[in-house]
Amino acid sequence: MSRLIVNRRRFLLGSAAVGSGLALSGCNQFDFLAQRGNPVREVIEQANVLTYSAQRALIGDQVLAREYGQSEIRQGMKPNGSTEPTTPEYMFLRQTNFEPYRLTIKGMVEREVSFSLAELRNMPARTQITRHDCVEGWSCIAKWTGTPLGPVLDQAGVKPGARFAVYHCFDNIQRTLSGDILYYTSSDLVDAYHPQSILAYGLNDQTLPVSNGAPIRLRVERALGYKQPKYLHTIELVDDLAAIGGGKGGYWEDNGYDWYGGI
Ligand SMILES: Nc1nc2c(c(=O)[nH]1)N[C@H]1C(S)=C(S)[C@@H](COP(=O)(O)O)O[C@H]1N2
Ligand SMILES: [Mo]
Repeated sequence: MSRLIVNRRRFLLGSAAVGSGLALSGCNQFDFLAQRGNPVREVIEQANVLTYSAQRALIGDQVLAREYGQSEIRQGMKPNGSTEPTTPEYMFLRQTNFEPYRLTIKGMVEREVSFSLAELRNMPARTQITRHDCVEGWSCIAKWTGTPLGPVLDQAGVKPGARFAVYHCFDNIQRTLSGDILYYTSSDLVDAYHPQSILAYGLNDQTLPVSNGAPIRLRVERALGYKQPKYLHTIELVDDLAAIGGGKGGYWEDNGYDWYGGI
């Protein structure tokens, strides 16, 4: 998040300076531009209303995570966190071989859409061998197959003000006196549209097993393990994370883990 804002600020300040014929160098030379009443400050304040595609053009931060060779696949994929969700919705889907499953895209979109597994499998596929790092101190290298998330979001039409994608999962990660807490996490739109962010349904050339998130789990390759939601059922586009769950953008984030969770 802060990374996104800083980059956008730099770009806007830079282009404003060029446009007005200024020839200053060094960041602090621009401080006056950020003072109240200065038109540049207004441009900066309006940065939040930039369309999503404008944001991406500004950032250009699409560096790929390292991909490995087939012989480097290690240890299969150690299942961690929830490995066998017991919510009635999930148990029903599991018993019916995930036939009735749908992935829903909702929130700040032009149209709410949902896709069956067959539809997702028929979309363009990407396979990548990547390393998964868990904060607990272990990592695996595994081969993931799925469809890139960006074009799926485009089918819903992400509204200009949307800033985050929230990933809602089927599993009850924690039971409390006031009910089950369902796993969720979130990313910014840069990570959602990153070319290696895929809705994965295959692991090491097999159908994704239940223990690793069947039928669909997202891979966000530049982020830590807890940012890779398993048992995904809904992606919600929002402009603010405060109203969701504990307000910090994810189950582990609500429990003190860093929101960005980058590697
Ligand atoms: N829905 C859901 N997603 C989740 C978790 C979880 O408990 N529930 N655990 C996270 C953590 S901490 C890790 S390390 C990885 C583990 O993925 P794996 O089981 O495929 O190894 O999933 C992440 N995604
Ligand atoms: Mo993890």
